[in-house]
Amino acid sequence: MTMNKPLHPRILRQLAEQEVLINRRNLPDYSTWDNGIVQRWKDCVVTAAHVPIAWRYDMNPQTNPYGMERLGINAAFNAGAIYLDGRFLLVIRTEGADRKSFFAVAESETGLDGFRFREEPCLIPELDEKDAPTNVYDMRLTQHEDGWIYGIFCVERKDPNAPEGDLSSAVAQCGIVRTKDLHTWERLPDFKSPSAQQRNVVLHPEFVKGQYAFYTRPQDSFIEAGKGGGIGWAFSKSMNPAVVTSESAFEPRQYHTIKEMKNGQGPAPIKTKEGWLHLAHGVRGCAAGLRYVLYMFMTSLDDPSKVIYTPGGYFLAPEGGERVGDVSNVLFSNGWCATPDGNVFIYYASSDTRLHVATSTIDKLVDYCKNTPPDPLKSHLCVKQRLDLVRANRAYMES
Ligand code: M1P
Repeated sequence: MTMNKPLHPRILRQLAEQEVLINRRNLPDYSTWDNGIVQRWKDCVVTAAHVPIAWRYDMNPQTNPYGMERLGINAAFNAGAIYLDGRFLLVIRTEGADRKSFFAVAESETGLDGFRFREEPCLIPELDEKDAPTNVYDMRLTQHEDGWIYGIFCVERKDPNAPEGDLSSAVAQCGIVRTKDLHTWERLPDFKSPSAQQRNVVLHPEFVKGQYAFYTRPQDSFIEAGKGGGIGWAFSKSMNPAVVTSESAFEPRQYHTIKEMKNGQGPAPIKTKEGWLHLAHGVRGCAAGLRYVLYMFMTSLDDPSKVIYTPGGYFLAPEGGERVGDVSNVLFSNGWCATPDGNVFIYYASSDTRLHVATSTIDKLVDYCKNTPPDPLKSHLCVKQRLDLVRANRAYMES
């Protein structure tokens, strides 16, 4: 954009402040919680303040003499992620002040800072403009072995069966696009499954038994899992259209755990020598509402739906300022990048408001999954588990 036009002082200030924000170098955060599994970083990687000024303000003083924001941005959070040609690309759930989300790509060289939005948001083609969903969000990117990068996202519409006056009930289903460059998007038919509601659908990066394989989240209603829930596994012969006829929950939710109310696959799993590494969110209910935390598990290379390691509990939960936002007490992740040198960048959003990064390595995360004992599901057994640790430490220290 050329910058030699007269601008309102507020817009000039916003442009300058945004450059400072984008050019700020991020630093590891040693000040708070540190479990050695992942490293938190001090600054958010993307916030509403990173969204280009030209997407928010009419910059022409003739038509905007007061320099007012015309199209506000409420939040920038849950992002799909991909490491492409040596750069970190995020497809960010960008939410307007009008509560509608849309997708926008931001890029960085470091993956830790310097994320800059491309010049325009993504205009995802609609299948039928008249039946376009009210809202779209949470894209998962999968670089599939068929050569395409797929974007799988949630499409949400008002529930046509909602009782009169109920303007909250919604139906969530799953939309699909594919691209080679995150510039041009080809829309494919929406995902078809037997489930009344579908969120957190993720495409597995490889063919399984010659078919496309999906992680799903069959659910009875918009918010609650009902009789459904758990992370499901389903196959389709094709992506155009993607049709699954059955889903089997292989990573179920469970009473009195971090995934008691519901859970969902995060991004597509990362292939390691010892199995597929998975990142997911687990949700429990409490007096304050729902609490979303992040957890991991691994599945077999031979069968990506066979769980082989399930470290107990979460590895990342809302901390400090992360706890507060539009939907408080939430960590959610639908994007991570593994770089060729074995580093892992986990992009997680806090409280449906802003996006952070936590870093680790494949080696550390595999060690975490293999050597962290599973949740024994009862207090009595948890004490025994902890006693094993205490006694092993005593034996080590006294040897
Ligand atoms: O508000 C928390 C999250 O709620 C939904 O996730 P889930 O379907 O697992 O409940 C999604 O709307 C997600 O975007 C949001 O962050």
